[in-house]
Amino acid sequence: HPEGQYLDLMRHILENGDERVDRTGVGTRSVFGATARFDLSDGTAPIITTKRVYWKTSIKEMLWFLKGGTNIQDLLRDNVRIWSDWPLATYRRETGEDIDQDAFERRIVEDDDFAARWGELGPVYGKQWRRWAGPDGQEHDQIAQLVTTLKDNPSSRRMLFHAWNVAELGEMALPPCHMVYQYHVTSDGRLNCLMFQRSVDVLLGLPFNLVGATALQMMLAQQADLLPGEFVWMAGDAHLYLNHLDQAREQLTREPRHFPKMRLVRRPDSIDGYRIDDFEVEGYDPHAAIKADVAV
Ligand code: UFP
Repeated sequence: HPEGQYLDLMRHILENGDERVDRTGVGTRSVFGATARFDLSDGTAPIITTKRVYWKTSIKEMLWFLKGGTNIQDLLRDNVRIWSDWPLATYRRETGEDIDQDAFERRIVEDDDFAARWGELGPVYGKQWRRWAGPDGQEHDQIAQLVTTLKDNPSSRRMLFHAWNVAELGEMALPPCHMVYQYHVTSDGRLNCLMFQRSVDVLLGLPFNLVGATALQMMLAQQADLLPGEFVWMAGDAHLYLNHLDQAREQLTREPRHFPKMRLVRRPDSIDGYRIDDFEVEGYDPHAAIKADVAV
């Protein structure tokens, strides 16, 4: 079962990971260099089944990146709360106010000035993907360029986009994790993707990252009149936080089930036209959700 790759990585980290202190202070077990391959050609999507994955949240986040979004207000209006921890921590630190997450999020949604001041994540993914600023001030839309090349020059070896904009790292709430995506078109019209992630929280982050990258690959394939091929995932520092070890052990007791199918029910005119309702997942029958805290 292809999910075995995920479970094997988890087991390998549990058993052999280097235990160390990390940026968050929580501590991790970590291995360096990991890879997995998923065949999407029959419509199968790598949505982990050994716990419930909230795949719509992940696709909503991907659509937000694609729109060029960098403020959590758009996400919160879409009921996505996964980026709130970082601005919330900044707000608490800078104001000394012990506001709870619900109240903070409500203010972001209701108050545009407050959102502009406290909801902005800096030049994260969306900015770099759609509006990478060159030294002359000109903005580069890496996604639009990629779609053009996929259509016009599919044998190119230069079909990639990158979020690791060195000059702007210091202004980002979190430097990019899934930082480069490269594409490859086979002679029979299949779109392959290789995504490199410098750092991955294997319990909480990875299931999400797999869904996001898969959704993007499906959208790009559709726009370029290709079929999805293989998704190759690679990571640098692959880790389990020390407060996730019990959850990982629990997950490893579970038998993976069939991966579901994911398909697009509509073909928008451009890569900018997708909505969450365009994605349909069929046959997803996961084990129960597993609760864990995200390290900020
Ligand atoms: N992380 C992920 N996937 C993501 C994302 C973050 O796993 O898409 F944005 C995790 C990896 C790491 C932390 O545990 O968030 C980022 O911390 P650092 O920048 O120190 O690597």
